[in-house]
Amino acid sequence: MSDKQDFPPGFLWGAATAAYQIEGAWDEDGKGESIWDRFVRRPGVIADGATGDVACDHYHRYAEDVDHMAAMGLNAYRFSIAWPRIFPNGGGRPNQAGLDFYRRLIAALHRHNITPMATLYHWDLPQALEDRGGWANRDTAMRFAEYASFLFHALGDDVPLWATHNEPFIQGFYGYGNGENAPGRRNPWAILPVGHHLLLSHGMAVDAFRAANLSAAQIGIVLMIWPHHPVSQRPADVRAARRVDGAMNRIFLEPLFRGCYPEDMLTHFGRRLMRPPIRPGDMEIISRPIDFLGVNTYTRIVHTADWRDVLVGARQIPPHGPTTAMGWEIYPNCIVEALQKVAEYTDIPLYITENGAAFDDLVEPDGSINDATRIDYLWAHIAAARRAINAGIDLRGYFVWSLIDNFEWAQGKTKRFGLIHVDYATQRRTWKASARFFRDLIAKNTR
Ligand code: IFM
Repeated sequence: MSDKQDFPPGFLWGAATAAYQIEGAWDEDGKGESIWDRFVRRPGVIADGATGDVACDHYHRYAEDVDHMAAMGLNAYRFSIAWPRIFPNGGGRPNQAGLDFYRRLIAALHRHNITPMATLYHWDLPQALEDRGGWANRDTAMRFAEYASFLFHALGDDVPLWATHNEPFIQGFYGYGNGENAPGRRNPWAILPVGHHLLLSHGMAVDAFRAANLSAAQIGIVLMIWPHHPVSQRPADVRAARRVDGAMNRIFLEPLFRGCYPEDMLTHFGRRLMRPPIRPGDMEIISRPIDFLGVNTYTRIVHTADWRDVLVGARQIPPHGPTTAMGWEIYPNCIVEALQKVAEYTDIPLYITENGAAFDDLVEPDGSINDATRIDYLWAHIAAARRAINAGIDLRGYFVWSLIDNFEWAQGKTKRFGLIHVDYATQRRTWKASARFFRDLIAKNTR
């Protein structure tokens, strides 16, 4: 394969981040407490005891970070807005200083011709709303729609691409089901209600977006879509992989694009007395037409049937081949398979809104970081994106996760996904070899 891959004109080459993972300034300028601010203070929940209190100090260093994006030739940047910066208590009076931060960031991006893609929710719920039941409470969906509506009016077309949620599966399952993420609740019966309220809040935000009547902006949602494979063709293994695909992928795709939950999932979870709390009209709201879908994909997962897992009756088989530092198999075709799965549901424009890898980067004595494994990973996955386009998928952009090393949730600062290395003691940014690789690839493929 040549290093010139000929992506379509206007293709977006970006990098992605999320507010809690990079901003720091956790209690500055009127920001309210989020569920992550509270969660990280529980002993033992974060691998290295790190917090996002300072993270990459992006709140103060955003201008330098935008300069790095520009030097890399990015023409898009995906970030998230911290709800508690805008509404410290979840609703009521907006916090002007919080809004001003995003205005400054967006203005800096426009000065460099970098298209902003803003995610409204990347898991940092205002703690005040969690105290009233969080996403298990239907009322949180209304509060989200108000927050979204405020931003559509305040920032509007300055953000050409708006995404409502990032990976609702992770918020529902890890946040409320097994408690590995904030808010750290362990209640399997909350998973489907939380998922339903997240979807409902998405649909309500889409309505608010249309009501704002913006002229150029578009709205979508970002889903985690990983392929799930059976370890063998044994019917029990095939059924197990299909169940996991249902519980992680189809349970979001079907409501969004077909206005219903997958029948097999309703039956399966119904037997466990787990049901989404659907009220009349909900499914119509959830399935409002959207303009694009963001797809986050990193790997595949291989499953065998195992009913010791009471939720889906499946056990993950550890990968045989090379993995990233997250233990995720390096499987570039995940891009093609994830996009093809989505294409079974919709033909709206798609973006790979996250793809990338954590590796145990070595900083050489001269300060350089020669992350050849990350370059190989990106190269192979970008080639797969090209294959998907050749196969007829309407893919409009590719965003590396992540622009800079950052706070990787329960893994704290132990996992580094960045194109740019961050020395957390000094906040010094250093380009890894992969940043130069990405810059050169963009230069050859931008028209
Ligand atoms: O860091 C996360 C991100 O917040 C959501 N998608 C997966 C990334 C890597 O785990």
